[in-house]
Amino acid sequence: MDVTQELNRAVRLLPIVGAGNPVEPGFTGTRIGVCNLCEAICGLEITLEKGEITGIRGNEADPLSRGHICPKGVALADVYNDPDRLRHPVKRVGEGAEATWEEISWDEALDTVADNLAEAINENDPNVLGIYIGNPNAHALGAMTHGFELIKSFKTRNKFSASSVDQIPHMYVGMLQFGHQLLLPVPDIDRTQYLLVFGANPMASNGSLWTVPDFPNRVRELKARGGKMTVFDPRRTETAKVATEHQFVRPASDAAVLLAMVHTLFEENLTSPAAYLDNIEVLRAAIADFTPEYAASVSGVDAEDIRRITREFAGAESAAAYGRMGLSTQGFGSLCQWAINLLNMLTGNLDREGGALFSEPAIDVLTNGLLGKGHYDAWRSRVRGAPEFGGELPVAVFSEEIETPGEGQIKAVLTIAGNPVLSTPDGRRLSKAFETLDFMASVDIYLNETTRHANVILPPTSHLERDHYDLALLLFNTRNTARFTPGVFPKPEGAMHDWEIFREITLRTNARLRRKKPLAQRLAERARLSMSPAMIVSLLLAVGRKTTMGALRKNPQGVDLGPLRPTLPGRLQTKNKRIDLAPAPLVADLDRLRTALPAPAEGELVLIGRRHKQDCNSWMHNSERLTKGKPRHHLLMNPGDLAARGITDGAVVRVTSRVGEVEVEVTAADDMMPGVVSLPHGYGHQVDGTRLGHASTVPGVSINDLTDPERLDVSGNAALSGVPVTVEALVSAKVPEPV
Ligand SMILES: Nc1nc2c(c(=O)[nH]1)N[C@H]1C(S)=C(S)[C@@H](COP(=O)(O)OP(=O)(O)OC[C@H]3O[C@@H](n4cnc5c(=O)[nH]c(N)nc54)[C@H](O)[C@@H]3O)O[C@H]1N2
Ligand SMILES: Nc1nc2c(c(=O)[nH]1)N[C@H]1C(S)=C(S)[C@@H](COP(=O)(O)OP(=O)(O)OC[C@H]3O[C@@H](n4cnc5c(=O)[nH]c(N)nc54)[C@H](O)[C@@H]3O)O[C@H]1N2
Ligand code: SF4
Ligand SMILES: [Mo]
Repeated sequence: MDVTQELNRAVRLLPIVGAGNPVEPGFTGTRIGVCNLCEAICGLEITLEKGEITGIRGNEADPLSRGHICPKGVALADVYNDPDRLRHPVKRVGEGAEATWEEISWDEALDTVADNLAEAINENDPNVLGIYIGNPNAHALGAMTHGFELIKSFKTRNKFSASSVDQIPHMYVGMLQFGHQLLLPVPDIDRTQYLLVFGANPMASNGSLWTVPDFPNRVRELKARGGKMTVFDPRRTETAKVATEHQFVRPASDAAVLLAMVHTLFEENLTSPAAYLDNIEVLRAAIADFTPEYAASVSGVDAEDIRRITREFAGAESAAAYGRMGLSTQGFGSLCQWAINLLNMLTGNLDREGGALFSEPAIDVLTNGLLGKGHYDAWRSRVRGAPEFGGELPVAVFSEEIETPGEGQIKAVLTIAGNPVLSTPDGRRLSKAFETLDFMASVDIYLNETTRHANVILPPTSHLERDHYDLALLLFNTRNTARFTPGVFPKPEGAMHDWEIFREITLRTNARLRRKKPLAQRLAERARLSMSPAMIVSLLLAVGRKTTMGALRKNPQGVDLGPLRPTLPGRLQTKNKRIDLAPAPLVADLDRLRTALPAPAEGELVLIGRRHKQDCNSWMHNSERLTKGKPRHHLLMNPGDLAARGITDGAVVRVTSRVGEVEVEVTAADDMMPGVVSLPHGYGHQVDGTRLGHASTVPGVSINDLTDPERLDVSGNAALSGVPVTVEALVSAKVPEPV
């Protein structure tokens, strides 16, 4: 008998703990579910007939998502039913194209992982192990409650995650200004009169570091009450199209534009700073040379537009500035996020209703000790000397840490819910590096471009089979709400939940380590790992005292804890409860901006990424529901840039950067700023000419075969945007029929 399992089963029956209430086989009726594919965490209503899903709708009773759903939410049914999804552990037999996959038992899989990880660590040191933590971990309760315990237990410095191709600049600036890496303000969209958006496309992404389901209707409401939304983006995106104003901005030049806005606030006496802001004069002096005229010369935005938009922002009854991926994943990501904060702070819009506010989640992982405040440059990567952030190294150094011999070289890799071969810069090189490892294991529900290198793949239960409470994303909620969603389907016979896999890998590896941890530590670890996620959520809710598991069980649609409210200076996590407007590391980085901001050259092209509503990072490209319709993998290019190169719309082109080249169809798009081309990320499902995935999978090409691991922000985040490329025609498209 598995004591832990029995204990958890018994405790789940108590009303205080989140109970599962999975459907019985053959169930007909509806169940409340949740979609945790993206940060919007929409509430769902799932209809079943004889145990089969017949419909998935948005749950209108949900106080946060209000009935919103996107095509991916409906496609959760495809993931659940997908014959390609792994349901048993598999081991690889053979190499490369000849490899075949054999089903093995959980015991064999877990012991193989533990044997090999322990052996690598016993013979070297913990840094021999490289870990990649992929995006879906942020969306899985079990990863939050148990995955981080597993990762911590290995004590390797070679820890990487999707965060360093995503959001480290936000976290770095949050730490420097608000005192915690995840204390990040979000726009109060439901009450604001002016939303200023830089480098984000929530109409397609549904919001990020900003939990804002039903963005389309919230913007409609904003405009209906006379509010404005201005968008700065090198592509006229879906969000730009519903905005009241769109400005093209040259990729990676935003820091100059944003600082020129701050400059304008000073120059025109538009500031109204709160009493808890320090160093305003230091700031004023530091950015004195970032004039609108300078910004115009590097960004392509007119100086008078910069001044006018700044005045509109400062003069609005309430306003919120927000910048996301397009700002973070560029060479000056941290400067950009700093300047976004400055706009909110200097105009008195930080911590004001209708401005940018901090949420107050029912489980506050910032203050209950679960999540550290963050640190920077406490150590550096072995080969390049890149700084860590919050205990992680930039994933852009992953390949070189595997390739370069010497003490501390990575020889074994564990990936958890990630596909870094498609998601990180120069993925092709990482793929080659994986081939040289002594051992690799992946916790993943699919065989993909990354996991195909693993010796063993361990697939957990899928989204509709497990309990969910969002420990991470409710931190960035646009309204204070809480919701616990029990798994809709029972755990299938012979399957394991992610948290059970994490527990087993940790305990079995620990048992094999030569250098034993102290007994007390091992017992504490075992105790923590043996509580189910639902049990942990119940306890944390009790600590937070805002609601209880009992209340959440009675209200599976979620409970409303009210709109955002001012919380400063109390919620600040800085020691003195004040905000430094001019943190020294950011002021120091201004010099790099002054000298390194690329002056646009004649005929130059730079590459940016894009997201589509029906894409989900690097996976779900085998859902026919999502892949049908117009192809989405094309390169988009301004018609003038095509004409200048004699390339016809629809031609196959070769795109070349410093690190690689890809061949892909091009589509002429007026929506692209001249001089800028765009490819979506997450495609490239093709290995040595063989399509990976389902027959309907559109292979496309990977943008990360072009992005450059040498290009980093000061925070260590990869600069994926603004990569210099050339584009040339390979084959002309169909010649137009003569008239
Ligand atoms: N050029 C460029 N590169 C980018 C981006 C970009 O905009 N441009 N975006 C970046 C961003 S923001 C991110 S977050 C990363 C994302 O990149 P990754 O971290 O690689 O994440 P995904 O691409 O979502 O891959 C998710 C993997 O997890 C598996 N999976 C899905 N659900 C689960 C689950 O519940 N459990 C487990 N164990 N596995 C699961 C899927 O099968 C898939 O293999 O990509 C980054 N890369
Ligand atoms: N449908 C869908 N939704 C998703 C995802 C998905 O893959 N598909 N992924 C999820 C994840 S992991 C994340 S992190 C979020 C990301 O959420 P968002 O940041 O909203 O998503 P992106 O579409 O990457 O938006 C970035 C925008 O920045 C623009 N941009 C690029 N370079 C620059 C620049 O230098 N300056 C400026 N001003 N703009 C620039 C791009 O044109 C793009 O419109 O989306 C999440 N939601
Ligand atoms: S917006 Fe779509 S993918 Fe995101 S949580 Fe909602 S239904 Fe899921
Ligand atoms: Mo992301």
